[in-house]
Amino acid sequence: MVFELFKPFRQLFKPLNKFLERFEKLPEPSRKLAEWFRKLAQAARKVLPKRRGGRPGPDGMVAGTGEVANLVAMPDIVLTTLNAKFIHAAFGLRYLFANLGDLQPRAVIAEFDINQRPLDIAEKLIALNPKILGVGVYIWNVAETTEVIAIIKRVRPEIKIILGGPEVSYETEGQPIVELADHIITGESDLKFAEVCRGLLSTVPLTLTLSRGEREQRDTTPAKSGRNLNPAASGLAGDGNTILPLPPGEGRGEGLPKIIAAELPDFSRLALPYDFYTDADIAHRIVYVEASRGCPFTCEFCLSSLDIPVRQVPLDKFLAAMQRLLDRGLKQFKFVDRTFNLHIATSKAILEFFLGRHQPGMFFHFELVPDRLPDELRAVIAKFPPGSLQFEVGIQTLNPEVGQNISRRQNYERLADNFNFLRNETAVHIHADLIIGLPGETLESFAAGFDKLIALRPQEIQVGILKRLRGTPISRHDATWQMVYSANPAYEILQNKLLDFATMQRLRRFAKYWDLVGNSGNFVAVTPLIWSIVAQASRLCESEPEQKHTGGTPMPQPSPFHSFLCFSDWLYAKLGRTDTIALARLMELLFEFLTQEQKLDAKLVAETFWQDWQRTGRRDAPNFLKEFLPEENWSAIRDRDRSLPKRQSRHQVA
Ligand code: B12
Ligand code: SF4
Repeated sequence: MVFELFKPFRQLFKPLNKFLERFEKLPEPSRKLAEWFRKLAQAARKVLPKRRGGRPGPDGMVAGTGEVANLVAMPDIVLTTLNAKFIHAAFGLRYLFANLGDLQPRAVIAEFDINQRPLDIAEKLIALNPKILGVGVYIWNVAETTEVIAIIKRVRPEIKIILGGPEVSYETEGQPIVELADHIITGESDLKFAEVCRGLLSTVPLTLTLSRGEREQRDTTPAKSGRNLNPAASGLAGDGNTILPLPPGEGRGEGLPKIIAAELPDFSRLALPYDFYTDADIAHRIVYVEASRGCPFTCEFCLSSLDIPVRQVPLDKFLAAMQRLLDRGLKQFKFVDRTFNLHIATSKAILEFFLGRHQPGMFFHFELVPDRLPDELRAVIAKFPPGSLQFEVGIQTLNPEVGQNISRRQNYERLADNFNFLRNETAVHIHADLIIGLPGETLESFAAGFDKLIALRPQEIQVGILKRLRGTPISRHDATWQMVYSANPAYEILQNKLLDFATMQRLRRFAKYWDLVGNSGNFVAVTPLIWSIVAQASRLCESEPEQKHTGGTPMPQPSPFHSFLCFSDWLYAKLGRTDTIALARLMELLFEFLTQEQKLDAKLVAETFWQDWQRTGRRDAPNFLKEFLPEENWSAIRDRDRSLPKRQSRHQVA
């Protein structure tokens, strides 16, 4: 409501900013006036309340929730989830919606995000008055979703709650959200959700396919009504599954077991969900697509390692759907395939398809295994224009023993060769992943892996903290490696045999600060100064006693990991926090560290900061830099490519 009052003012910002940009090209004193206006606008933006979720509200019927895929006055089925942020569209829900068949006109999708209040979300869902509420549950939303479901079950206990998603597909026993729900469909529910809804809504007898385990569970569990269903009434299908006749009775679902396992759907039977991305999704949100499901690898920390075969979406059908998205103006495609470079011919065909239709501002994200990039794939990758391809490359560890512990195979020579190719012969943006806390990884072996990876020059290194995801086999190491995880989502590791709690906390901060400095693209030229030889010689840092300058003996090669850890400890001692640090403050502190702690030449450091500042397309030099720069440079500007995602464009070397 408050947001609505200020809406007209907020809407003024865009044209005002555009006007100011033009105004700035005028000579003094008009520029001064423009600057004054800009400051006023900035201050106002801070004071005015923001809409939760941070984006324009939808025109659909569920205010403030993202889009509703289908306008139905009183839907029988509402599909919902809480996304990690507004910008992430719920892809899984769209698959379920696309495959509802004759039930589709009776259903809507209502999306929220975890920054919204559970009470408000519950209110909006209850107002839709559904008979069935299907809820996608993931690690990032399980806590908030539990609150939402608890409220709904108290206010409207007759609404049937069906849960699904990775967080409730494994280790369901004892989960509070599972206790609250009526049914849980585990696994890929693209078809099963419709089947279950049909059973719940039908007024005539229907059947439901049950696996042997589910049949046994059902036959030994008395139904809520107090009567046992007659097992003899079930017919056995050829594959050992049971075809279960469901009693009619709209909304009762008496014949259904609580936990229902979805059979792996056959892609040739699935309707693709891409037409259910709305125009608003295409304009404002991350649109996910997938050309395959499943992963053949067995990394024990990862849910995708479970025994799920890889299946491809029929290529022609997939490309036709991509063409429709292109025609509707989509420019950024985020592939969620676990291993995009598995079937080389398919990967190549998809890349060629997009290359042939490339327009400025297009951006494609793929997840790859690092040691598999044959020549035919290399050739097409090399043709993509700068900034248009991003590869997320899981490395996780460069310690072969740790790799073995977690059943992850990796060929380091091929990996290094592929990185060299990507950095030297293509314009691909590489986002590489490492994990802290794996069984067998010491501080030193992680440091060595980090340093090796720095030498391979990916633009970003995501330093992740190990999580114990429900259903993953990493738990087999709990006793041997004394793995202690948080009991709350995201179940991050707190300590293990080799890294105590205090060290893990230091590393957690390292990861956060590294993201702000090393990955952000704001300090591409400055970051390596942190581990420059000169800095090593002039600094005593507790985190790297073995690297202290020892007079006559030659200096060891600086370690990027240890140097950054030193900065991280110093920064935390200054700030006492790892979040909500304004960029200007971070810059000043980094400058202080490099010049006062590391004793680097202030003019050299200032010039390096200035390079980064300009490359990221920013205007007037920050005050603390001005005394080291010639005055004519103070407001020079090189523009960055604003059609690409911000972070990636900042990494582009001008
Ligand atoms: C996109 C994505 C994200 C997005 C968020 C998306 C969003 N909507 O908000 C971002 C990038 C933010 C993200 C972050 C993380 N993610 Co993530 N992410 C994914 C990813 C790549 C794609 C999800 C997807 O669309 N899949 C395709 C669809 C078709 O599958 P699906 O979503 O699983 O849906 C199917 C079933 O689950 C089920 N289903 C889904 N909803 C419903 C609803 C009902 C009613 C029913 C019956 C069934 C059902 O049926 C669907 C169709 O088959 C998956 C990996 C993957 N490829 O799936 C990981 C994945 C979901 N993420 C995972 C993890 C661990 C994380 C992180 C913790 C990783 C980290 N950085 O440390 C963070 C957490 C963020 C946080 N804030 O805490 C795990 C899930 C663990 C869990 N138990 O939920 C996955 C599976 C990766 C993995 N292999 O381990 N992630
Ligand atoms: S980490 Fe990557 S390669 Fe390993 S199982 Fe998961 S998706 Fe597959």
